[in-house]
Amino acid sequence: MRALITGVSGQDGSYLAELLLSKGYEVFGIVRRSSSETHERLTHIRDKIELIHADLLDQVSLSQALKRARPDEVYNLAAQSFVPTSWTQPVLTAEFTAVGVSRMLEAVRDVAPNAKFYQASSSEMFGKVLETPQRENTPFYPRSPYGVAKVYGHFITVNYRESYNLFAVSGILFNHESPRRGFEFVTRKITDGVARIKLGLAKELRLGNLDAKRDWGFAGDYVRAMWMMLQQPKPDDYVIATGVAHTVREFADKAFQSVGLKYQDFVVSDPAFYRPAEVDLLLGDATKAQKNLGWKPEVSFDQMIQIMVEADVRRLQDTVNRR
Ligand code: G4F
Repeated sequence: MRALITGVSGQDGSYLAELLLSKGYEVFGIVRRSSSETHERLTHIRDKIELIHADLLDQVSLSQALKRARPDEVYNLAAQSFVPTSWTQPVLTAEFTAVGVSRMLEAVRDVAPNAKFYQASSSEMFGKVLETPQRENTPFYPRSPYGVAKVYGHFITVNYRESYNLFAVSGILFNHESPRRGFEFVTRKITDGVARIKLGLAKELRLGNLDAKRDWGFAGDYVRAMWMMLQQPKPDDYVIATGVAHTVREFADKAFQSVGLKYQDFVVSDPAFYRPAEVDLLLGDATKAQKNLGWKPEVSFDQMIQIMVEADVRRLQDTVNRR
């Protein structure tokens, strides 16, 4: 089996590449050319996958990538994925996160119409939620240019399935985290901050809205669900979530506690990190995925925090020791 992953250098892309390699796939990944190509998350598997230069903004490059990879499965994980940036760069976000999906689907339809297609949809589509918990048929009410772009990506995937009979699925994934999460997202910002404070490298941690609630799972569990969706006899859409929500405050509380500190002594709520429109609560119901895919999360909320804090302490300790 051959798979092509867009966004392979990101958190999910790297976990998915590992999973597919372990299943004996030939893995191809799309990366954008840059003058400083590091792909840190891929270092350990760099010689086992083939990277192809292409861009979601460049239709021809996507077709060329598909011709090179000749994939049985295509995972579209690439996007402008940081919600706050979508207010400062709304048009670029739409180009990558919305129209980029159309470009990818057009390339698949043209070059590899028998390939199965996975679209990385997001719980941000539920936004100002119209029901709780959120399921596959809960109406969307996105609250950011990013959320709006993801709604486009979701429906264009459904539309290509219905218009052209493509095996195209949309995975509506709730927040999922790991030691490979980018530092700008709140969970990693917290675990990195906790490690810095513990090692005496920082004195405080400035966050935004501590009362926002999210349904946080472990990224490694979530990429397994992506693969499972493409092994089904029929294409369909699935919510992937743990079914438990916590506040940012609770996340910070547990993370600081795990190194014997109190978050109240270090966390400052700074209006600079508040959003123009907030998503107050996301809580998913993954019953359909549990029933049809046999999927369930394996890493708990507490375990995930522990893993992330330990990894950040280790990483920063190594840096300090090398000085
Ligand atoms: O970690 P976040 O930036 O993730 P967010 O906005 O929920 O989006 C993530 O999950 C989505 C799935 O639902 C993905 F589609 C998306 O690509 C991304 O991976 O923020 C989580 C919450 C927000 O309510 C935010 O207001 O944390 C709150 N928060 C509080 N202080 C903060 C901070 N968020 C960030 N990034 N930084 C803060 O200092």
